Amino acid sequence: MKAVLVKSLLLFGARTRALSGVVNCTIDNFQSILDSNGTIDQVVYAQHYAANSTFQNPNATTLQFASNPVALPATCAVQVNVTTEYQTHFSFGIFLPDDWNGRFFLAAQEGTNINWVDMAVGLRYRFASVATDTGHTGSDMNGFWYLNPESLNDWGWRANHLGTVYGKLLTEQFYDTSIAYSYMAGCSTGGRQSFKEAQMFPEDFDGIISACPAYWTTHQQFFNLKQTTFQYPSGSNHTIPTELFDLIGQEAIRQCDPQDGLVDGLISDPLGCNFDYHSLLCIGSSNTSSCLTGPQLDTLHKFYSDWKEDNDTFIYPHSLYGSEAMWNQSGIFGNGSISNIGSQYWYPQHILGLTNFTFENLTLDLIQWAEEVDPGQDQASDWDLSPFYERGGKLLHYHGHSDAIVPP
Ligand SMILES: [Ca+2]
Repeated sequence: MKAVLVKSLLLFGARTRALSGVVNCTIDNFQSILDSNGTIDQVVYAQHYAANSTFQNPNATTLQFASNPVALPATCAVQVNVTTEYQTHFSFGIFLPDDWNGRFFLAAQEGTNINWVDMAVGLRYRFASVATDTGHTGSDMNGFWYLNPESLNDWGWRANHLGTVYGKLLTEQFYDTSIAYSYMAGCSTGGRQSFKEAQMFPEDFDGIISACPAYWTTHQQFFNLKQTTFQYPSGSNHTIPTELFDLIGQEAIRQCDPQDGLVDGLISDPLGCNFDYHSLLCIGSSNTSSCLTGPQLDTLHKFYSDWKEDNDTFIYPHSLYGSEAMWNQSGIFGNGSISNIGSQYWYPQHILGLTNFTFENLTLDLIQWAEEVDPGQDQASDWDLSPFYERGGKLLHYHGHSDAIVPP
């Protein structure tokens, strides 16, 4: 009898929320919530979507990479512009589903703008779902957002934290119900953001998924730069033509697949693979479009070796056997051209403020200095997770072996 009563109340509650979702999904309603809580934030968008709608990104006319998730559950969609006490600004979006599961979800931003697409993933599970733009629109690598030092803090940690605080406020006020559990998920730079939340704001989330996290920011960015230099100068005798990357990938599979104990087309233990470079060596008059010369094999050995500097100081782990399909993406090993190398100057030139930096300036001292400075406290490397653990937090962390940009 009690169970039936509880079920009836839940059904009644869901129906009430669905009605409020349509009626209260207005700029005025959300603005009044923020105003009455003492913020100077501005609600710039509020629109109710019926079931199976396609989201219309309110920023789509100005933002590159804007995407519109389709076939949404019925939801209220809101965007808020936040002014921080440091005179910086960021925006966050929030989906508030008609049929709410009582939980809150933050989709980490993954490099450009408010991540409405991953917010929609949470929405489809009936979460109230939020994402921020981390304080600037467009790629981290472009624009002039970094000129304000406090914008670096928004990017490094503050926008996600405040987006969580304000997102929870709007959620609980909108439904007039406390949030039962809160979660966050993200990959790559979003994985870093997820680690950062667990480390810096352990009370924000009950559960966090940190996927392929680019968490060691200073070493990460210099590693991506270092990767582009192995092939320099372009067209030299040690430069591996990018057309041969497929051949190398096939040889990695041929040699490493069986060494993990199961021939299944997968390299399941890349660190355990004993790779014989000589099988790729050109012999006599071999056609060099299907083999590598000695100097090119030396370059390949650098691709597959940890980056160490003076006195064997470890800087970053290497890309693994099985990662070859990613090697020709912009800014990775590439062809050794100055333009490919220059694509990785954004971090030293913009974020670290070394305006005239070129790859010839890359030294151990510089890396160590960057780690001390860590602009925006972006690096997520405070590994005492006991506060998160002790408040009952759960953290899932996974990484792909084939990730050549952020090797695990
Ligand atoms: Ca295998």
